[in-house]
Amino acid sequence: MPGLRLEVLDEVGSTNQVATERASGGAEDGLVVVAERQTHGRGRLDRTWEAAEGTSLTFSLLLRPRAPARSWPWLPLLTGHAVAEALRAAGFEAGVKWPNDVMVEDRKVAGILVERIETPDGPAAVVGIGLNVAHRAEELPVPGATSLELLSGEPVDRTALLLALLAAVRGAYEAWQRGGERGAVALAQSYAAACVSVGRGVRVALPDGTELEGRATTVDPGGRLVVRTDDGRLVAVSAGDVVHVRPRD
Ligand code: BT5
Repeated sequence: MPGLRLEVLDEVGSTNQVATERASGGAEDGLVVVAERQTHGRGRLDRTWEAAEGTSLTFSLLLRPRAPARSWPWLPLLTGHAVAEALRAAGFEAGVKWPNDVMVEDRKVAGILVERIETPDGPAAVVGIGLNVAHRAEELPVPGATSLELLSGEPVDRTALLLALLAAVRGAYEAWQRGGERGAVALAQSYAAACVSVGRGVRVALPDGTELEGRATTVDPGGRLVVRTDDGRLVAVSAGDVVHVRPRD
């Protein structure tokens, strides 16, 4: 695939960790680290990502965006949006739960961890994606999860899927890089239309232990979720500032 180079490994701690090491050693934009097994798969905020051997796609894409740092918060959102789109093209009714959980039938099928890192060649982003492909029901790590094969009842070709996901994410990334401020508005509209959180009652947990309750109304051009709280305020929350968002209805 143009602009991408794949490094396929058997076992790693975390593909995000390996991609970070490669980036520190000078690896270029477009490196993809794929692993069959992760011993320390990472989620956001020190949570973990579990993927039993042979069940999943776990990989990380190294990006060196030219876009200004203020628009980088779009990276996790556009990745989730692109993954959901690729899954829809493969026949699954996928959507994104803000900011970037990929859901089918209200269950999480993929998670995304984007980390901004400093390297000798400047700041970079490591985009980690974990997708549940072949789990049987008893192999699911948490109750709210699902896998593509559980949904479809048919075997899924992981290699073809990996390439489809990479093409979708790469395409969305390049469109975002080219798009500038106007592109951000178009992306926000497209994202909001595909986001399963918009229009729903939500409970947003904040790091200080408090919660916001209300209805998610849209996603603004900064990628923030806009919530009309039950007491009538409009509050925009950034992905980096929330612990989690749970549906209320
Ligand atoms: C995420 O975090 O969803 C980001 C997951 C990113 C994983 C990829 S795999 C390749 C790359 N290398 C890494 O080390 N990481 C990335 P978060 O939103 O914090 O969700 C984590 C939570 O999801 C956990 O606390 C569990 O509740 C749940 N969870 C863990 N494993 C899961 C799975 N396989 N399917 C669905 N939910 C899972």
